[in-house]
Amino acid sequence: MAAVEHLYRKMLLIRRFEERLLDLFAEGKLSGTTHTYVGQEPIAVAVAEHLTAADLVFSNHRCHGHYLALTGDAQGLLAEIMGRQGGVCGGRGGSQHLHRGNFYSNGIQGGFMPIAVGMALAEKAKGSGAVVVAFVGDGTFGEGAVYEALNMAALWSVPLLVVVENNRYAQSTPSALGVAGSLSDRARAFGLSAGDCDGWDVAALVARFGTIIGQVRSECRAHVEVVETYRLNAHSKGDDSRDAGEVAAFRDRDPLPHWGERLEPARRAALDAEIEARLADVLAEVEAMPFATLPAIDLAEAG
Ligand SMILES: Cc1ncc(C[n+]2csc(CCOP(=O)(O)OP(=O)(O)O)c2C)c(N)n1
Ligand SMILES: [Mg+2]
Repeated sequence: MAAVEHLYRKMLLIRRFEERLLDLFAEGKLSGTTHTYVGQEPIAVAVAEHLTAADLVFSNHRCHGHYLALTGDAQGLLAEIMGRQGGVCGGRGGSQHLHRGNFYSNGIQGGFMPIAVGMALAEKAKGSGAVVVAFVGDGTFGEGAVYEALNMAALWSVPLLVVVENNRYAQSTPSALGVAGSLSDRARAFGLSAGDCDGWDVAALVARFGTIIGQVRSECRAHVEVVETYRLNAHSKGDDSRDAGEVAAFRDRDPLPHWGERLEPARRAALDAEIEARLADVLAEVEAMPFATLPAIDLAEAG
């Protein structure tokens, strides 16, 4: 039961955090954009179960869930997104550009893949035993840098796990219109080990990533795992052109309440209240923080 509760609490924190963000946008308290992780929570949480502080993580535009699963740092993240000095990057990185310890995110699709391979090569050279994890979306397999990176990852046999979150869309483009063949077969074409799995079965995901990350670490080689999933909200704030019936069908499969059914109702209600209260406290603290400032630029020196 402890593991059930632990995983539920982590998924719930991500879910409620993302929902609060959308509320804040609606209230006009946030600017820019944001890509929520609603529906995909089991993936980040399952991977995070098997990582240590020495492991490196590269994340993409849909990074909040990855960050929260790894750090639990809701305050640093919200402050960052709200442009406050107490943000994890001083409020200057915003929603998509986070850095804390060994966690890096970047909004350029696939842009970090060659960097992730290089970092994995560095860990191999150091003999650190650390692994590098790169989270990418299905649509990002349309970027050439991904294939250059997979090629080098295979040739150099580096401890890299690429987690492909196949949520069936790249913004508004269905995968069927943008992806030929199979994503995992593309990885196999480089001689990499690769697999496909279900992103709704939380327990199976935790077990599967335990095996995969153990192999990447002990055998020092790369693996590409394609996880079937579905984002339950719009691509970013409101741009959703998907079929309403399709979205409703996936809402019925929402992994969070299904996992919550494993808990006693009273315990589940207590956890829900705990996370609501925590996020209310976080929001109050963040709203009291000063906004980020830009460093003074000496125009004469800058030319
Ligand atoms: C190089 C580049 N091109 C375009 C964009 C704009 N963009 C942001 S997310 C996105 C779709 C990404 O789809 P996918 O990789 O499947 O990730 P998902 O959003 O589904 O999680 C696009 C086109 C970008 N961020 N970077
Ligand atoms: Mg996608």
